Amino acid sequence: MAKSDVKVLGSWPSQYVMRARIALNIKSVSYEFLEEKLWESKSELLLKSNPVHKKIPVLIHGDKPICESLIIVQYIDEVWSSGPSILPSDPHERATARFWAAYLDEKWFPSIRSIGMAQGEDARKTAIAQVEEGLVLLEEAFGNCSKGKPFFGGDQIGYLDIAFGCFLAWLRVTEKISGIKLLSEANTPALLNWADRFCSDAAVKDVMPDTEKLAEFGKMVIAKMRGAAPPK
Ligand SMILES: N[C@@H](CCC(=O)N[C@@H](CS)C(=O)NCC(=O)O)C(=O)O
Repeated sequence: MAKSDVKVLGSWPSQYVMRARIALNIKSVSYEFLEEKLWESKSELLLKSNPVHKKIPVLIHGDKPICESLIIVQYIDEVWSSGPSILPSDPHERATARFWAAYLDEKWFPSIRSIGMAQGEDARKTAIAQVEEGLVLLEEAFGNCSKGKPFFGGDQIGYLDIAFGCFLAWLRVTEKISGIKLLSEANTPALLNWADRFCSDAAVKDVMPDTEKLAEFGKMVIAKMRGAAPPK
């Protein structure tokens, strides 16, 4: 497939956009990356391609848009099925991976956001405790899913690695800005090692944002969110 037949509407700091890019890299699919400047205005192509949520990422395959990062990852796995598998082939393992991915999006990552947005020490401590509790659960899930192998997906990066790993840059930024350690040898040794392996994987390293650069962006986002909402 020619590069121009696959496009990703995205933005470099977006954890969700990273999911689509990692999945395409795993399948060795070339694509055109169209950078959206969400804080300025959304492109006509984005508004047309994702009229319901108006969010990135959007994968455009030929002339067909696919929205929502985890749906995009599953689509990529199904369309380029001759490449390495992303979702587990076993139905129970697949259901388990989807369960944890939903937990990450609906519960765990919102707590990370709350650390940055917290007004007051009590709110901050509550959010940190929620993130830490979640990491203990995820440490156990890693043991169960990986069965002693390097990734949630086994020998190579799979669906849950992508779903969780895309949050690592923001986790590191949160650690840096808040002066706390969320992944540690004492509490989450397996996840600590997994995080290093994930970030240095060939499919990931070029799309994982630099912590310093993302921290600067994060400070700007927090300031804007406390002031005004981004343009629709
Ligand atoms: N559930 C969506 C979330 C996507 C999302 O929140 N994208 C953000 C960028 S990280 C966005 O487009 N924000 C613009 C807006 O909220 O208007 C997914 O997984 O794709």
